[in-house]
Amino acid sequence: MKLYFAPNSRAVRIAWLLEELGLDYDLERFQLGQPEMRAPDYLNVHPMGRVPALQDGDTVMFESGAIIQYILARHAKGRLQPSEDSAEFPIYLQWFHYCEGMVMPPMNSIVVETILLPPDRRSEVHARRATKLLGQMLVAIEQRLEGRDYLVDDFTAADIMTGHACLMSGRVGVDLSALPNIRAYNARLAERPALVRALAL
Ligand SMILES: N[C@@H](CCC(=O)N[C@@H](CS)C(=O)NCC(=O)O)C(=O)O
Repeated sequence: MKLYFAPNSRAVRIAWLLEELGLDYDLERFQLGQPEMRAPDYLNVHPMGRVPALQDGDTVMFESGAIIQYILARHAKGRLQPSEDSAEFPIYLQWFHYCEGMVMPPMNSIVVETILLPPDRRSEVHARRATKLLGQMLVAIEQRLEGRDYLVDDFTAADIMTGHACLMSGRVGVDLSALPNIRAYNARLAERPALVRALAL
C-alpha cells in the first residue's frame, strides 16, 4: 500500500491505523501547501490535491473515513471495529462519522480564519463562531466519554477518526478546560505507540 501523506493532516489517521494493524506501507510525503500537491500527477490520485489518499494495487482512493473503512474491510481481519452483528456496531459507526460530519466543519473554519487566509481577509467573528460551534460539538463527545476510556468499549477506528479530531481541537486553540473527559482521552490516545510513530512520520 502507498499512503499519500502530509504531517499535521488527516493523513495521520491512516498512518495511525496502519501502525495499529502492523501493516506495511510506503509513504509519498508532502508538506501541506506544497505546489506538488496540485501537480497533474497527484491530481490524478486526488482531484482536489488533498491528503490522505491511498493506493492499494489497482485501487486508488481518497477520503480518510472511506480509506479507513476500506483498510478495515480488506486487511484488518476483524480488528479495530465491533462485529457487524453486535449492538456496538451502529454506535461505532455513529462516532466514526461524527468526526467529518460534525467536528471537522467548524475546525476547518477555524483553520481558514486563523491560519490559511492572509491576515487582512480573516474574520474574527467567523473564527469566534466556529470556535463556539466546535466547543458544542465536543460536548457530545465529553458526555459519551463519561465513565469510558474510548468511544465504544475497546479502542476502535472510531477513536482514530474522532479521537484525532479531539487531539486537533486542542491544537487549534479550543479551550478544553471544561472538558476533562476529552483531556484524559487525548492523553490516553497520545500514549499509544502507533500514534506516536504516525506523528513522527
Ligand atoms: N474529508 C477529507 C478532507 C481532506 C482534506 O481537506 N485534507 C487537507 C489536510 S487535513 C488537505 O489536504 N489540505 C491541503 C490543501 O487544501 O491544499 C478527508 O477526510 O480525507
